[in-house]
Amino acid sequence: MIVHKKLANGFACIEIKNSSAEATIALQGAHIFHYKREGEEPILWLSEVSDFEAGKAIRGGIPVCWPWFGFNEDKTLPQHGFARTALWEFVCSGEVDEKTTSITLKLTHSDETLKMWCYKFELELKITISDRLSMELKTTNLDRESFTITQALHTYFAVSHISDVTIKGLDRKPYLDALTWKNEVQKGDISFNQEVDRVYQEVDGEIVLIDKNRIVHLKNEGSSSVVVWNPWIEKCSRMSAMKPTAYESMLCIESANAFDDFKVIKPNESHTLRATIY
Ligand code: TA6
Repeated sequence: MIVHKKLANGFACIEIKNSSAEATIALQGAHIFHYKREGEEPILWLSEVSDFEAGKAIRGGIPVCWPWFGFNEDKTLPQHGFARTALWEFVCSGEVDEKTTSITLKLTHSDETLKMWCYKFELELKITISDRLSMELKTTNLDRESFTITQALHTYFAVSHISDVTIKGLDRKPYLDALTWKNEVQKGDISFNQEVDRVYQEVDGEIVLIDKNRIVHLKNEGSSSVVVWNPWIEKCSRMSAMKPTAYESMLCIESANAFDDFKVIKPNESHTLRATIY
């Protein structure tokens, strides 16, 4: 089942349901903000106080950070790029079989994007919903010049309690600590008792999120950086569209091309970032 819907304020969403899972995607940002396997609790976290409004990023789900991750040198430009607040175009959807549905959305350059980033592009997100959630974010350079991107599928995972989770798969990986801007090396698995904002590098294997009652896997391709973020108490109370206690029930593990893992894309060439959650 694929249903195109509009909220009372005109905010457009697509609801998908098949025999293995369900998902909801906003046309703004190609933003998946709900994904749940049949008979299980939602895998994605969504803020109870998120905006669903033109021009404001949804807090939770999977924001698409593109064509830059984090701050731009030009501080008048939005953090994490403009793709997450731009209105994407529906391209196609299909029921592959009773357990699998796919949908493709795209964003192309416009007068508005060219003012913020002076390149012509096509950005396509193909989402496949089954007992796995797969995303393929393909950037194509339609310009006459090469361009450089950084990006992330900034996934917010729902967790039982932040103190009860462990992340495996990043032991001995170098990381940039975005709180101190120091380069460090991970020792052992990751657990949380303070604010964490790190860009792990040289990541090639599977990442495993171990929670009290479930284990979630994440595998990326076309990417060697992974961002791990939890705002903890103080920052959470200052974050927009988050309740002060929200940090307890969420955790971001982001499939990225960030910092040194930037991608240079030549005219008529493409780069695809793939992420699968299972
Ligand atoms: O990916 C981590 C991060 O860059 C953090 O520094 C944090 O502030 C977060 O993303 C959320 O950013 P946002 O622009 O959505 O408020």
